[in-house]
Amino acid sequence: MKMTFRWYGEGFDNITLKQIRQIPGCSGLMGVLDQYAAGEVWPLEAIQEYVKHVNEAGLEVEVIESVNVHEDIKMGLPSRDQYIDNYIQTIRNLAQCGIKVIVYNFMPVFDWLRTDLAREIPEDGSNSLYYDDEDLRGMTPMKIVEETTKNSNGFTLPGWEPDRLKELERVLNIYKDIDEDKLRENYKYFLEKIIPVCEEVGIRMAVHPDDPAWPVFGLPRVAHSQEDFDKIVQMVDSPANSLCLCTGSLGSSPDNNIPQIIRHFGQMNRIACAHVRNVKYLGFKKFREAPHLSSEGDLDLYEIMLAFYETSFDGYIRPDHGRMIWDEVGRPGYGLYDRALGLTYINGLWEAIVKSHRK
Ligand code: DNO
Repeated sequence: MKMTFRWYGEGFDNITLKQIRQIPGCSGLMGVLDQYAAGEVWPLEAIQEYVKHVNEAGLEVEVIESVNVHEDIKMGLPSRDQYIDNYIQTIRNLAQCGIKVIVYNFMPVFDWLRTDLAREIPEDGSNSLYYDDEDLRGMTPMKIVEETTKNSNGFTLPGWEPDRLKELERVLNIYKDIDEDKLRENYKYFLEKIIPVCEEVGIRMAVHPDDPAWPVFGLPRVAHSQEDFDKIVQMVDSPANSLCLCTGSLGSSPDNNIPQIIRHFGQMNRIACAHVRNVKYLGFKKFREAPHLSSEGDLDLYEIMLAFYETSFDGYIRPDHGRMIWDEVGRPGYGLYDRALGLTYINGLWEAIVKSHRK
């Protein structure tokens, strides 16, 4: 298992590589090149420069997140082939720079979505990401986009790139004719084209679950349960067609048994990387993000790490969204302090599990 940390890149993150290098037990990053819109080819030279810069700070970068899939691919429009060719070129360029895993998602229009990016936790005065489905029902898609953009402390959140948002209304209209089966068909088409290339160049694709783990605004969503992922891994039967097991996204629904899902896909060797965090349920389709510690939320992080251990997980892992604590101002969900605490806690659980299993 390799412990990593998400970083958005110089100019796109308030956290420095030096700070990340000083977190004990962190070998490198899950990186992203935030400047490229979905559908664009990520140029080889830019990736080379990025990797070199990270390596010079004493960190590895073998996982890249948010290589976003163009909406035309998800909608199955005739223009998709050009965008798939571009995606393939990006895969080749990333592989040439030593990248082993690409994290992406197949959520229509929206990436992860919250109704409040800084909900105060009354008990301790910190704040965290918060979601209430009832609040969302009172909002239009345009409204949630505006609110999210306004409250992101000047950063662009993944999936909320201004270029994509201009298209919002047109795209929402097209989705009216796309149900889950159609979306799956388009997904399969995409995987059938890209997975052979991944196999050739040694990349594993890791699909990130829908977050939250249910459809929003009536849009189809096909990646938020064990059954959904069973269908996805069968679309193209290859270890290059894998999951990014995000405990908090799947765990937003109490219907998902996370240790069981880890065991199921771990035994099949279909988990390429993991995002590990906790959630606190506040009601039906209503939750906030909690500190990583098991006792602070509704997921049992010990059982989660044990499931990874018992299925010989050998991929990349990182703490996920944290609260904003100690008056930090940064990207919502992506401050330094609470995520560093989470990382250290996960490493502690892992050491205890490994040592207690020694014969
Ligand atoms: C959320 C992240 C996601 C993830 C993308 C992958 O916090 O985990 O933005 O990287 O969904 O495309």
